[in-house]
Amino acid sequence: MTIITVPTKPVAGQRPGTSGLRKKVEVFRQPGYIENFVQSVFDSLEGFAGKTLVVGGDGRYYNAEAIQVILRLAAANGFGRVLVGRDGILSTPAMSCVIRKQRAFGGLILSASHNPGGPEGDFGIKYNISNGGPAPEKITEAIYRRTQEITAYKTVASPDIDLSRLGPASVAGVEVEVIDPVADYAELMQNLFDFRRIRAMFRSGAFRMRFDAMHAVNGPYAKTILEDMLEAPTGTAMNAVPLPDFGNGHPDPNPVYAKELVDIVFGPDAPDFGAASDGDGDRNMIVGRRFIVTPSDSLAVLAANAHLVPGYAQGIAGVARSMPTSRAADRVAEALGVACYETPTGWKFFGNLMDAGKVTLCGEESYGTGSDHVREKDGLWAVLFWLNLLAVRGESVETIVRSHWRRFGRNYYSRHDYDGLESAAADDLMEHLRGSLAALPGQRFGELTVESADDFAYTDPIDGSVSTRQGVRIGFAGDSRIVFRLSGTGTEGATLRVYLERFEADPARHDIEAQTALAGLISAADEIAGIKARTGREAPDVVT
Ligand code: VG1
Ligand code: CO
Repeated sequence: MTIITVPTKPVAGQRPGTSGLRKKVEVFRQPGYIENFVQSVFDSLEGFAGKTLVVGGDGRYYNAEAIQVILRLAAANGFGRVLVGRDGILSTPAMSCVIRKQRAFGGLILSASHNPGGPEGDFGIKYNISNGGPAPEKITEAIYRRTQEITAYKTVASPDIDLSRLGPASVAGVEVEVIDPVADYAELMQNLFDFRRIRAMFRSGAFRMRFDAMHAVNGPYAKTILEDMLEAPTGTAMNAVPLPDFGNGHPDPNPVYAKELVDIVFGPDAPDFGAASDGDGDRNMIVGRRFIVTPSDSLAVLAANAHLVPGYAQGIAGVARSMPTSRAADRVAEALGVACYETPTGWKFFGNLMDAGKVTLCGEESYGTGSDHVREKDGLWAVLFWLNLLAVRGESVETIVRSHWRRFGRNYYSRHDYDGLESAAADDLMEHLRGSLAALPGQRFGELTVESADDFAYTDPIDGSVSTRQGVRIGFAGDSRIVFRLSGTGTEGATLRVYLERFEADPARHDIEAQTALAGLISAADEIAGIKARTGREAPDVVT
């Protein structure tokens, strides 16, 4: 093999955020941009000579081109074998599954996840380590440092391979295998859930569901698993062909962007169950007939019912949730007598806890749920978990959630996003908040009295690494809370996220519309942070 060493210069701004490096497609298309970043990833790793790398993405615009570039870099840098999903497709959870099952050294995921795609949209790259999970901060920071000092990248002169043909291929003599992106993942799902029982539920004809793949990566997974293996009627999976621009949609499964599905479950002749997943298939939204389940509640319900599902029948070791996620799961963990961990936002913080056997289930308020079956959040897994529960309990989604609230109380919850803010204004707002923390305890805002105020810092209980400035949290008497943080996945200006949570024990008060139940917190958030004054915005752009 003739390795070509191409001189290059550092490109500014290649710092991975909450989940990988995300930029506009036009940024990624600059000559050498991908090469610089991927070479920096390889330069930050050790001991991969002759080992296996997995490559795949969510099928968005530029996916295939990026993969061909990466295959040449992987060959030149000494990987022994590369597995790549057919047509360049691998969902994020399937990537995690394949890395683990095939004992690969690591993987590169081409995705900007829930961000829009297409020539004017976003692109992204994320590196996953050998446990199948996202690289921890220690590695992502090393990659970033490397991008600032890189002088050359290594590649080979070798033609593009045919990504549509399953089986062996070669890049400059290095073995490349085009794999079925669904097979390993589907087998894992079959081992966790009671497929016979779910199949019987579909066969009965008395249960109907719709799964919205949002024209993103989970389409083929849903078709195979729901329609072929579980015999749900054809058409159960909608928008099931991955498109480079996600059909011009925003592949973020929440009631705002998955409106098509929400309209179906609130419409005439609504199915019993609905679900959607995001660009790269790791997020999930769960809805019942005329009933929306918040992701925080979903995590709590899964934890409380895990013993009903074969893969978790032995019980769960513990639960972890990201800091802004509601504390509904904490109450379940307490009842089960297992630990509940609070981590910074981003799935990379769950990996150590799962590897150490401390937690089985993890979740985030941002429509992410998963378990130690892989090291990523997993959209279709959550859907199958719910299907398994519905089949065992024979009750509606609404009945299951309402009885959960009666037993554990209800954590009213909402997230308000202010998108595309001027970065300086958003930074000012956060700095001002941080500066006011010491004076907040004891202050009253309407009916609410501040009990605690801090900037969340996390010490990983396994490796002792410390992550600071992970979000401002303000606790109020009576178990209410507001969290403020800036997004680390956006590509335009800054996004302010305001997370609102209020606990209500009394079942007689479990029927209030969420924004009404949270009204006191919503105005307190504005008073404390000066959102309107500092951003010039009258209202959030997205309320979930
Ligand atoms: C958001 C969510 C976070 C999630 C991350 C990646 O990050 O809040 O919970 O882990 O997206 O999800 P941020 O920094 O924008 O708040 V995915 O499905 O886009 O990889
Ligand atoms: Co995602």
